[in-house]
Amino acid sequence: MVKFTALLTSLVLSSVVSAATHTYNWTTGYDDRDLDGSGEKTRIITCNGEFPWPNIEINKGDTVNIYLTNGFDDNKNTSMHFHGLFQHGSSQMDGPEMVTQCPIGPGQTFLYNFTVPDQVGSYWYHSHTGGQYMDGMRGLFIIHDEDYPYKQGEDYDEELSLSFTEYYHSTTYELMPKFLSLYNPTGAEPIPQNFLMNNTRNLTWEVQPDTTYLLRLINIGGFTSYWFFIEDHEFDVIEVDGIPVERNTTDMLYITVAQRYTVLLKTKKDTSKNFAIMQLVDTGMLDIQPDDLIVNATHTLSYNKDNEEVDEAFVDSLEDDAFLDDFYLTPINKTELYGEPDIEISVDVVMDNLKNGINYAFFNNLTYTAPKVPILVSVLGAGDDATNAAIYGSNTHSFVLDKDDIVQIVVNNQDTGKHPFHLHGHAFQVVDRDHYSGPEDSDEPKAYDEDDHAEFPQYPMMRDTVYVRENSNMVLRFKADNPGVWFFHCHIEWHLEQGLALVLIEDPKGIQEDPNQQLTESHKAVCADLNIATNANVANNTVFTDLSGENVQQPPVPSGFTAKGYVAFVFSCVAGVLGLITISIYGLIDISNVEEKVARDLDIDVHKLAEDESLSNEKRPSSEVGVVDDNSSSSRK
Ligand SMILES: *[C@@H]1O[C@H](CO)[C@@H](O)[C@H](O)[C@H]1NC(C)=O
Ligand SMILES: *[C@@H]1O[C@H](CO)[C@@H](O)[C@H](O)[C@H]1NC(C)=O
Ligand SMILES: *[C@@H]1O[C@H](CO)[C@@H](O)[C@H](O)[C@H]1NC(C)=O
Ligand SMILES: *[C@@H]1O[C@H](CO)[C@@H](O)[C@H](O)[C@H]1NC(C)=O
Ligand SMILES: *[C@@H]1O[C@H](CO)[C@@H](O)[C@H](O)[C@H]1NC(C)=O
Ligand SMILES: *[C@@H]1O[C@H](CO)[C@@H](O)[C@H](O)[C@H]1NC(C)=O
Ligand SMILES: *[C@@H]1O[C@H](CO)[C@@H](O)[C@H](O)[C@H]1NC(C)=O
Ligand SMILES: *[C@@H]1O[C@H](CO)[C@@H](O)[C@H](O)[C@H]1NC(C)=O
Ligand SMILES: *[C@@H]1O[C@H](CO)[C@@H](O)[C@H](O)[C@H]1NC(C)=O
Ligand SMILES: CC(=O)N[C@H]1CO[C@H](CO)[C@@H](O)[C@@H]1O
Ligand SMILES: [Cu+2]
Repeated sequence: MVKFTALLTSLVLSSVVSAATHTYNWTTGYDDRDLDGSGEKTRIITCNGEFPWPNIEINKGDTVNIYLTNGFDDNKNTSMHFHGLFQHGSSQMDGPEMVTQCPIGPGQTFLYNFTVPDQVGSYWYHSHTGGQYMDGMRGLFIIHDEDYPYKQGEDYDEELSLSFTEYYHSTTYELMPKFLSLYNPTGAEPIPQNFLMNNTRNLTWEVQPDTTYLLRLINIGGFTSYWFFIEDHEFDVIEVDGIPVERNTTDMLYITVAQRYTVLLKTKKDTSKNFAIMQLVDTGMLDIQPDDLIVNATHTLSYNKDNEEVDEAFVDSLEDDAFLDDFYLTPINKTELYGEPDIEISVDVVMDNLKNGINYAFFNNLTYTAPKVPILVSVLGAGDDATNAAIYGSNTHSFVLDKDDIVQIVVNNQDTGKHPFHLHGHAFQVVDRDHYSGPEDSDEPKAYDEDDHAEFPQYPMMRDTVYVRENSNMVLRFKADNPGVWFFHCHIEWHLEQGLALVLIEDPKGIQEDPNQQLTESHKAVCADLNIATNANVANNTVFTDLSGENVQQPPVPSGFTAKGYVAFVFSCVAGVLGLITISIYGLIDISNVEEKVARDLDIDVHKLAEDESLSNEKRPSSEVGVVDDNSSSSRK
C-alpha cells in the first residue's frame, strides 16, 4: 500500500515536472525562392524571414504558445490550424478563419495557446486562410510520448520525417482568381510544375545499414496524392494520422493531402547499392498532363554516396490491390465500433456552375459561404438561441450536435474525382467505404445503401483525413464528446475554396458554459481590428434569429439553361470563345491542345461555336449554342 502511494505520487510529480510550455514568436512575410531548381523564383511565405517553417516537437501533455503576427505587406489576413489536434476546451485555437476565429489582420498578433493532453504522433500545422498554406505557410507538428506503443531502442533506432507537396511557379493568390473564374467553367485545378519531397526534387536520405527508422510520411500539400514506395524495401505501417495501429507490412502506400503515415523501415546490411525513393503523383487527379511534367519524382535512399546514382524505379500496378488499404488497419487501443448513430448527416458531393459562371463544389445544394461573424463567436454571443441551427445562416451548412451524440456522416461522391475529407476536432471511425468499381461504371455514382453494405468492422480504423473514391461513398462515425465548432471539408485547397465544407457545432451550451472557451484578449483584439462584432450572429445582426443581410451563395443558372450550356452562352456573349479560352486557366500551362481539352470538358463543338456568326445573340437557348449537357455534376474527364 505504501509502495503504491509512493508510486502514484512519483507519477503525478513526474507528469507535473515534465509538462513544458513551448513558446514561439512568429511573423509572416514573403520571399522569392526557387525550390525545384528550375531557375525561376516564386514568392513563398516565410516565418521570421526564413523558409521552411520550423517543426514543432513536443511531448504529450505539453502546452504550446504561438504568437502569430501577420507581417504581410499586401493587406492579406492570416490564421493557423494545427491539423489533427482535438483542441479540447480550446476550439478558438483551432484556426479556420470565420469558423472558429476572426482572421488576423495586417500587423495584428493572435496568441495560439493550447495543451495537448492525449495525442501522440505525426501532425502538421498550416494557415487556414484562403489557399495560403500552399504558398509555404506550413510545418510539421510531432508529439512524442514515453508510452508510445513502438519504442526507440526496442522497435526502432532513429526517427525522421519526409514531407510531400506539389509545387507551383505561381502563388495561390495569382492562381485562385483564375481558378474561380467564368473562364474556367469546368473547375479544372491548376497543374503543378513539380512534386517535392522535403521541399526538393532531389532528396537524398543517407541511412545507416541494418538500422530501423521510424519514418513519418506527411503530405502537407494542397492538391495531389502520391503513391510512395522505396525500391526493393518493405516497411511496417504503425500509425495513421496520429492513431497508433497494429503493424501492417506493405511495400506501397497511397497518401492524400493532409494524411500521415508513420512506418518502420529496416535498412539492409549490404551497403553496395543505393535505391530509389519514389513519389508518384496520382495523375488521375490532373485534368491535363503536360508532356514535360515529371509525374514520378525520384529521390535517393543512400547507403553510400559513392554508389552508382539511382534510376527511376517502377511497379507493375497502381491498382487498389497493389498498395496498403488503410481501411483494414486496427487501432492499437481497439476502440469498438460506435453504436447506432443519434444523428446522420448525409451529403452528396457535386461540382456545378452557378449564375456567375464559376464552378463551385457542393454538399447537397449548398456551397459553403463564409459568414460575416465567425460561427464560434456567434455561438458564444447567442445565449439560448445557440442550440437553434437556423441562426447560423442558410449558407454556412451548420449542424448542431448534442453532447455525446454518435454522429454518422455519409458522403456520397457524385463527382468523378477523389476527395480527401478532413474533420477538425476528432478522429472518426471509417465504418464503410466503397471501392471504385472500375471505369466502366464510373459514370454512375453509387450512393451508400444502409440496407446493403459490407459488415462494419468491430474495431474500425480511425483517422482524421480519408478520401472518398470517384462516384463512390463512405460512412464515418464519431462521438460528439468535444464541445466546439468543427469544420468538415475537402482538404484539396481548390475544392475548399469552391465551397466543399460544412460546420458542426458540438454542444453549444457546453461551449458557452466553459470559462476556458470564452474569447481570449488577443482574439477579441483581432476581431475588433477588422470591425467584426463579437455580439452578433453570422449576418452581423444582434437579434440572433434575424438573418437579413447574411452572405449567401450565387443564384443558380437561369431556368432553361443547363449549367455548362449557360457558361458556354456567357462565354460567347462576352467575346470570341477561342480568344477567351486562351486566357483561361489552361493558358497558364504550356500545352498544345488547349481548345480541344476545354471543348471536351464542356462537351461543346468549339469549331461550330467559333464559326457561328450569331454567337452574341443574347436570347439563345442553350441547345443552340451547341451544348449537349446532361446536367452532369462532374467536373472532370
Ligand atoms: C515577438 O517578436 C517581436 C519582433 O521581434 C517583438 O516585437 C515582440 O515583442 C515579440 N513578442 C513576444 C511575445 O515575445
Ligand atoms: C480580411 O478580413 C476582413 C474581415 O473578414 C475582410 O473584410 C477583408 O476583406 C479581409 N482581407 C482580405 C485581403 O481578404
Ligand atoms: C494560456 O491559457 C491558459 C489556460 O487558459 C492560461 O492559464 C494562460 O495564462 C494562457 N497563457 C497566456 C500566455 O495567456
Ligand atoms: C526532411 O525534413 C524533415 C523535417 O524538416 C527533417 O526532419 C528530415 O531530416 C528531412 N529528411 C531528410 C531525409 O533529409
Ligand atoms: C510512373 O510510374 C508508373 C509505375 O511505376 C509507371 O507505370 C509509369 O510508366 C511511370 N511513368 C513515367 C512517365 O515514367
Ligand atoms: C493488413 O492489411 C491487410 C489489407 O491491406 C488486411 O487484410 C490485414 O488484415 C491487415 N492486418 C493487420 C494486422 O492489420
Ligand atoms: C483510442 O484512441 C482514440 C483516438 O485518439 C480515442 O478517441 C479513443 O477514445 C481511444 N479509445 C480508448 C478505448 O482508449
Ligand atoms: C437547398 O435545399 C433545401 C431543401 O430542399 C431548400 O430549403 C433550400 O432553399 C435549398 N438551398 C439553396 C441555396 O438552394
Ligand atoms: C457589423 O455591424 C457593426 C455595427 O453595425 C458595424 O460597425 C460593422 O462594420 C459590421 N461588420 C461587418 C463585418 O459587417
Ligand atoms: C534543385 C535541384 O538540384 N534540382 C535538380 C534535381 O534533379 C533534376 C533532374 O535530375 C534537375 O533537373 C534539377 O535541376
Ligand atoms: Cu476535393
